[in-house]
Amino acid sequence: MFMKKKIIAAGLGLALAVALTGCGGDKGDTGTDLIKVGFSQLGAESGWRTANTESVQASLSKENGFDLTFVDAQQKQENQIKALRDFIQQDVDVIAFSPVVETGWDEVLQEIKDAGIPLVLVDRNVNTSVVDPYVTWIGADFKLEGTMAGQWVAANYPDAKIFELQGTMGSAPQLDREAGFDAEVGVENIIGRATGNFTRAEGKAATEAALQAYPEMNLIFAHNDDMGLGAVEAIKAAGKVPGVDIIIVTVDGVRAGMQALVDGEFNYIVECNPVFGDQIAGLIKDIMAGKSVPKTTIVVDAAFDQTITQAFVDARAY
Ligand code: GYE
Repeated sequence: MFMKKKIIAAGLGLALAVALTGCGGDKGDTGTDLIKVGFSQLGAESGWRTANTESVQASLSKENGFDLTFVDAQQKQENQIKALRDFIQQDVDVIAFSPVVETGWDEVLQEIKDAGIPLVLVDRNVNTSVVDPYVTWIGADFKLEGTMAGQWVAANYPDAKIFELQGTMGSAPQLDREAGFDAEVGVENIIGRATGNFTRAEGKAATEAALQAYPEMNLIFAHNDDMGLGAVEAIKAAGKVPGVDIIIVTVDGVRAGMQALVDGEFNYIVECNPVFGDQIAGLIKDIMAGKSVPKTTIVVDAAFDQTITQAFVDARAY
């Protein structure tokens, strides 16, 4: 159970302020106090991120009892650290954030802890020396996603010459997907790697360079759909056929990626479901109600090959 030190310390002043204004804070439709949440999203780099942002904003709505301050960090850690410090200043009830990379958070995590504000980690995890820095973390098992992708490659293309298109270096999904995948296919089968920072444009540029550097490459494992779609553009521009001359395996399963799979340009996708705003809302309500919450909630993923149908893709939510 979290106690907000400042509120205890300022108890008398707060009571007075409430008496004077006749109001204990912003009220929702039901007349109850809204839960003030500061959410630091890491960016808008991918289809996954857009779907995740939409889900968070829909679930942490006023109608659902939340007063949400949502800040996009544009993939810059310093922007996230600033947003987190602003949330402490604003004395929000709960802070939630998706850390762009795993390390470099020690100071600000300690500040959040010292302020007594419960922290919900969303999507990506941190690597920190701060003891017990967050109340709960919700996200996918990135290592398992890499393992699933690697198992499919090992079973179907055991001799592939693999180029690995990495996500943002030092981010949890880059580190864990790579570790899971590499263990299955064997590092000796990976002929090159480069980061595409989880974006289509950088995925395209990295693939253009790889086509020059590794003419023998015949399989790309992209850590997300967007980079895989950038690879498709680069491969076509080089006069090769994506999905045939170069097999493409990705992670996420957003609409554009699934369409590429139906169209035969992608060969396999391990899903990473971004729609878990309702679960975040539930966790925050439980924390505010003083209930115990699980330390970890894993969002379950599936995997798809080219046997999926257009109707299946069209019926998906994102
Ligand atoms: O796979 C990628 C996004 O952290 C799971 O970030 C997320 C990853 C997702 O940019 O598309």
